[in-house]
Parts: sequence; C-alpha cells; structure tokens
Amino acid sequence: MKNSFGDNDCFMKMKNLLHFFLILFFPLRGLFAQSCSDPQATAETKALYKNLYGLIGKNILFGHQDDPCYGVGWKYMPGRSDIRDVTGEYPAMYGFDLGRIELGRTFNLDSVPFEKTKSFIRDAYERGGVITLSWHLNNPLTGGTAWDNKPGAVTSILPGGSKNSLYAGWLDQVAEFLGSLKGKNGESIPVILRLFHELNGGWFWWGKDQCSPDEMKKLWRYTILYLRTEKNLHNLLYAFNTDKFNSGTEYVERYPGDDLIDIMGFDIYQANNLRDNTAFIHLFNKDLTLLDSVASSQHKIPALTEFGYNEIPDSTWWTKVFFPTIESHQIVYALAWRNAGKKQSGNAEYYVPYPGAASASDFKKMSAYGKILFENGIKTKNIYK
Ligand code: BMA
Repeated sequence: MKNSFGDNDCFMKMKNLLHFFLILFFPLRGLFAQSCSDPQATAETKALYKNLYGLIGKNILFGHQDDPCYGVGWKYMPGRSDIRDVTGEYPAMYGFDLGRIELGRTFNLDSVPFEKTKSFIRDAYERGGVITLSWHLNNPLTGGTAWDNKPGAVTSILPGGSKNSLYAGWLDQVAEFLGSLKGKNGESIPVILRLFHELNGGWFWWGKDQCSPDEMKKLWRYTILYLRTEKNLHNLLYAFNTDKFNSGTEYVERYPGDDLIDIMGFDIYQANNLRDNTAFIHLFNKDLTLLDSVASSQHKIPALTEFGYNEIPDSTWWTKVFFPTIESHQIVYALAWRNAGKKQSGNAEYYVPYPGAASASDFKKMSAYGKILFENGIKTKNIYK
C-alpha cells in the first residue's frame, strides 16, 4: 500500500523500525562520547567535558563575554557584573579574549589587562563557572588586526611558510598564559579555547576567502598539536565555530577532525537584514536544528558560541524570541557578547541588559527558568568533578 508520499508498506515498516531505534537509543547517546579529544586531558578537563556532554537536552549555561571586567557605565569595580546587577547572580560561563597577547602586550585588544583576566578566570573557576577564551590575533603576515583580511596569512604560518616561526612564538605566548591558570590546589584550570572563530565568513584573515579548506584544516591541526604536544597543555577543550551557515556541508567544510575538537558551535546576531524577529527566529532555529544534527553525528557538544542583539530594543526579547528558540535544541551553552557600553563614536554596544535597560525585567524573568543556568545553577552541577 502506498501512503500519500508514495511510500510502500515495506518501506513504511522499515521507517517505523528506524524511528523506534532512534527513540530507544537517542537518550543513550551519552554512552558514545564521554571522553574529550585529548586522551591526556587533566581530570578536571575530562570532568568538564563529560558534565557538559551530560547537559545536552537538559540545561543551557548562560555566558557573557568580559562579564566581570566592565559593563554599561562602569569598569573594573570588584564584584560587579551587569548580569549580577540585574539578576543577583553572575553568569554560569565567562568569555575572555586573548587578542594582542601574541605581541607580548599587557592589555588585550579591548584594553583588558591580561593580569586581570587571569584573576577573573580564577574567581570564575572557584565559583564553579565555565571559562571560554577567544583569540582575535593580529594578521601575522601584514601586522594588521584580525580583520585585515588580505589573503596569504594562513599559508604563511603553516610549516615551511615565511611566518611559521613567528606564529610558533605567538603560540608560545598563548601557552604561557594558559599554563599559568591554576586553581587553589595547584591544578590547571580547564578552559574552552575557541580558535579561528566565524571561519566561514570573509572578515578575518583566517576566513573562507583567504585560504582553502585544506589549509585551514592544516592550521587547526598544527595549532592544536603544538599546544597539546609541544607545550604539553592538557587543560583545554577546543571549540570549532562558524558564523551563520546554510547547510551541514558548509558547516563541516573546514572542520579539522574529531581527534581535535570537543565543541561545535556557531555565532549569530540579530542585526542588519535579520533585525525583524520573525526573520531572525527562522534562521536561528534553522541553524540550531542543523547544529543539533551535525554535532550529534560527530558525538560532539553543541553550543551557541556567540550571540547578541545590540542594545536589545525589544523589551520581551529574552522570553519571546531568544529562549523559545533555543529551548528545544541541544546547545549546552550560549555566550552573549560584551557590554562595551558607550563608545567614543557615540554608539553603544551591549548584549545583556543593565539595571534600567529596556529588557532588564524580562531577562530577570528568563533567568528564573529552570532550564537556563546562571551562577547558582552551575554551582550545583560540580562541573569539574
Ligand atoms: C567585536 C566588537 C569589538 C571588539 C571585538 C573583539 O565584536 O565588540 O568592539 O573589539 O569584538 O572583542
């Protein structure tokens, strides 16, 4: 018998059987991947991976870039955080950036002193929070910024390239920082290192128009193995992330391999032609669905590695747009971008509310939902044990 799609009886039975197995085994997917990509990872790093994996489908950690550093109208005030000012809790996850560490500078590209970043990381870890680092590294070929997207830089830093030893020296600087992150008992603090982010876009020197997929994969492998084997760093989980994308094939085009990567994510902003809620929700949901499937087939942890709606002009955005879109997906964390505040140009940049901002009470409402975790929620998870 054919159904309305033209399937015959036997085909239907096979389909039902397949469906049955999927329902039976999907909740057991945790059994397939409790270990991170580095077989020599420290106990705390292995625990972080296993526990994040265990959150799939259950909880979502709320994260914020530079959260304890500054917010709208303040900078470096001990104990302060815009998220804490609004909700009473720090976020569950903290993002920081290493840009300019490669040059031996004491401040990063957004003027955050690396010594402060270190102590914020230690505090976050003691609170049971999760730490992720991005790296807007300068263009090694031209000496310009990360956004200097002239082609050739990736080729130049691969082994045999004219800038390979310069790049290795840059990795030494990163390694020194990462190796110096220690908890109270001398243990290394685990960090999610998010390298070469938004690599399917064209705006960074490591972007898709600046190198071939093969060169990009080689750069990933070289970089991770350098940190892992040359520098002996075993407190790292590695996050691979694209910008918005159109298909699973596009997503994995520059994916370097399961032996290197732990977390798969993407970045998305409600901006430009996506300012309309309906258009944004549609695309956001589509990419989350694609990510669910690609991460689950690679047995990796899915995450929303960066997101935001600048100034959040919609007062119910969190409970009407953001949360309803993410809640049925598999991501285990969502990192909102930085609250840079008012800039010299007169423009403002912030992606989580501060007290008095249009969406502050809606954000507080969302923070009380059981699924989304902040400081108190992550504490109960003992994520490093
Ligand atoms: C961008 C903006 C910039 C910042 C950069 C790196 O999205 O926030 O102001 O310098 O990220 O953090």
